[in-house]
Amino acid sequence: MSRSIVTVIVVLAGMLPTAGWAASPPPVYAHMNGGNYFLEPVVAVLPGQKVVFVNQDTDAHTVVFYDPRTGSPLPNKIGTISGTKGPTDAISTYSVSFNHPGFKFYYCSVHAQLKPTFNKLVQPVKRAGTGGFAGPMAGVVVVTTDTALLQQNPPTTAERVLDGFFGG
Ligand SMILES: [Cu+2]
Repeated sequence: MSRSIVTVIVVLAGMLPTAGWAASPPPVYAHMNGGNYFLEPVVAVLPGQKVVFVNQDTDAHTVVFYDPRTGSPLPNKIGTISGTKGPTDAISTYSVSFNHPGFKFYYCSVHAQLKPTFNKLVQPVKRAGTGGFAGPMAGVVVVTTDTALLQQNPPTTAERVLDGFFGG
């Protein structure tokens, strides 16, 4: 390979954004079903990159982002996702993105609730009387430009709808 071609390749590679996408990055998907949990409770995204919550359950869920220092919901970061009847029906989703790096905590207010721990700090717990998975229906979105963190997303976060994940 000639030196000029190598130079062009090196220059072009340097122009790619941190995560390697020339245009806007694809969404990161987080899924839920009748088991009442988020299958990928920790995902990382770039600032501005969408997280799409996909409801493959027949029942509704919510996604409420909150400040863990106070329990207050984040303005304009609350989604209600109606149920999806099945694989052949329209799939209900909620999309969200954040402009600045940080940890963005959320829970489903139907199946979990926030409880105080120390001072005004809160953590989600499973809502009494609800069924499904033993842990609270909650998660965190890590907004970052760190390539190592972005590469740790589970493979299912690249798929909009998961075959065989309906029901629960
Ligand atoms: Cu829920």
